[in-house]
Formats: sequence, structure tokens, C-alpha cells
Amino acid sequence: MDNTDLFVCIDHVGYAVPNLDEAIKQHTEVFGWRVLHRETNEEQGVEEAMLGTGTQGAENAQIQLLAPLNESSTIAKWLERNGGRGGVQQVAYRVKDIDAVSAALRERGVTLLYDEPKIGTGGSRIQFAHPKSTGGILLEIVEPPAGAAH
Ligand code: MC0
Repeated sequence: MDNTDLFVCIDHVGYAVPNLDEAIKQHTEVFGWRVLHRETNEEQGVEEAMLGTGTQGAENAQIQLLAPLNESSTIAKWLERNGGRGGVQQVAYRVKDIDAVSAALRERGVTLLYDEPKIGTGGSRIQFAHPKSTGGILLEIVEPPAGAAH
């Protein structure tokens, strides 16, 4: 796989937030985003909302609000380390073939967190690169579900 084939675009930027409803209120009422999708992902320990603009669908880059489901959630740990305040927790790159991109990244020395991709927003397949191997950014790689408008 050559460099030009790795990523399609930025899929979303993920913000850790202490309270999902309050964050949604701010991002919709102040910033004018709209909630496109909301779900709970037990495995990831998050309650989340995907935000977009009125004229854009899910094919465009989105904002993801991530609130912890419980105290052992990675988001709870992140917030604790950040003094309880929200902030950018991750950047997600969209890919067409997560298995091929994962193999290419591993070959290039990037540390991926899971042996196999897990299930993310809306049935997508997701993988993460550890921040220690990306220059300090938690990088998510996301393959949208088949049939999604991506
Ligand atoms: C930790 N570190 C980070 C970081 N989290 N650096 C940048 N961005 C982050 N988000 C740094 C710490 O500051 C520390 O640096 C080092 O990494 C190890 O810290 P740790 O205490 O071991 O951190 P843990 O235990 O929180 O684990 C970090 C790790 C974890 C990335 C492995 O957050 C993880 O498994 N993330 C992947 C899953 C995830 O984030 N799920 C929630 C989103 P120093 O220098 O102090 O050593 S779910 C989602 O996004 C789904 C629903 C979707 O989009 O579809």
C-alpha cells in the first residue's frame, strides 16, 4: 500500500466531555452544530453524540462528543488527568479498508491497540494507534459501515 492510499479524510474529532447533555446544549445552541446520531457503546465505555451541520451529512467530518459511561471508562481517566475539564481526546482518520491500513501501519512501526478492529459508531470498524507511537495524538482509524454515505 503506498502513502496516497492510506487515509480518505478526517472522519471526526473526538472531544472528551464530563456531561453529554450539557456539551450537546453548548455545541448546538452556541456553535450551531446539529446532533446527527447518538448512541451508547458499552465496550468503549462511552455515551456519545456525532455532530454535523444542517447542510452536511455524515459523509463530512464530524465532531464526536464522548462522555464516560462509568468510572473505569478511558474517557473518565482522560478527564481526571485533565483536571475534570473536557478537551480533544482523539482524531479519527477515515479509511476504506481498515485491515489493509492496520497492516501497513504495523509494518511502519505504529503501535495499534487491538489485535482486530472493534465496533464503533453506527456499526463502523475502528482501531486506535497509541499516542506514544504517533507523536502524542490518540489516533482512531475508522472504516464506515458498508452502505454508509462515506
Ligand atoms: C492517554 N494518553 C494520551 C491519551 N490518553 N495522549 C494523547 N491523547 C490521549 N487521548 C497518554 C497519557 O498522557 C500517558 O502519557 C500515556 O498516554 C499512557 O497513559 P495511560 O494512563 O496508560 O492512559 P490510559 O490508561 O488512559 O490509556 C491510554 C489509551 C486508552 C490510549 C491506551 O485511552 C485507550 O485504550 N484508548 C482507545 C479507546 C478509546 O479511547 N475509547 C473511547 C473513545 P505519559 O507521557 O504520562 O506516559 S470510543 C470511540 O471513539 C468510538 C465509539 C468511535 O469513535 O467509534
